[in-house]
Amino acid sequence: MKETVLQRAARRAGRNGFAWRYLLNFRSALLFRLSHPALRGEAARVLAGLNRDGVAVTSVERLLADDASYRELVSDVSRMQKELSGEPAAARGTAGGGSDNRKPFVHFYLGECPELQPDSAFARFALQEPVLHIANAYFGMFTRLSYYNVWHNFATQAEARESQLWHRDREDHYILKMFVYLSDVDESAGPFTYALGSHNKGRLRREPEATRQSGVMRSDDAQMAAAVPPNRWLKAVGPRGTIVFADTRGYHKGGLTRDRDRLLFVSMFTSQSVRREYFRYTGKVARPSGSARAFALSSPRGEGPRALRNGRSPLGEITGRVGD
Ligand SMILES: O=C(O)CCC(=O)C(=O)O
Repeated sequence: MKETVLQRAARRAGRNGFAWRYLLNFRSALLFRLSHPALRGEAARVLAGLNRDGVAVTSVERLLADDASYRELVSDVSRMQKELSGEPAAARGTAGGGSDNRKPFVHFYLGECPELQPDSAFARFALQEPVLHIANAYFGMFTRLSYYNVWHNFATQAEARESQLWHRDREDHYILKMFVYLSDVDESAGPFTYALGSHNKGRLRREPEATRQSGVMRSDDAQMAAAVPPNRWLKAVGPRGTIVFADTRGYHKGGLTRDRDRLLFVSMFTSQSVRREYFRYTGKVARPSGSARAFALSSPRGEGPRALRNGRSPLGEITGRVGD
């Protein structure tokens, strides 16, 4: 069927983010515009890197005024490791295999669909000032904290699969993830890797050849190198305490750990228009004061801005999982 002029205009508006910002996220974008803090120092550097490249690497030491929230995060994760006792070890046994689309090479400490607990060390780390300010400034609107978890990647000699291959996430027009390394990550420990400028704000437009795997188009290194030369790939290696911010709408991959396991804390920010729930919401979340935290903790189906009524994303049906 021939596309009408109006349909074509709407499609173009959606692609360049206009409809996403001014129709689907109007309220959070407007309120943010009326009042938002200016970023300074390391937070401003991270934001500039994100805008330009789609990815920026920093550290607890450089970004956070004090490391109390990081120490608390580390201590909670160690406590969980003790409580989980044999669980990660049992999961390691299946790290290499299985043809189903579950990621056998990762153990999710908080389960596949964690409960949002605003008072937990996880939520507090993700919502502390420089982090939330970076997320909101990158989007130009008040974002939602859509997910957090602790991922333990097992060393495996199996072939790269799923998120270990190049892919784009599809949840939203921008998708900001923060990865906080809780173990040292060198080349052999599956560093998060990003094709610079492949985000929606970026200039890179060439798409690599790809094959569909568990519903997502994925490319191997040779296919990606033909579209984006390896000198435009950022391999985020670094010691524990390294923080990687990335807009995962851009091409990325990671977690192919060969010699040693990788442990990280991940959180994800999306716009308010994403209706899919990556958290379990118990309904006990007290409405916080302050627009930034209120928006960040809003549930996709609860009170707060609702631009979508039919449970679908403006970008198409969402079938993925976090960290596809
Ligand atoms: O594990 C990684 O480093 C990559 C994760 C990923 O693909 C994602 O979060 O979308």
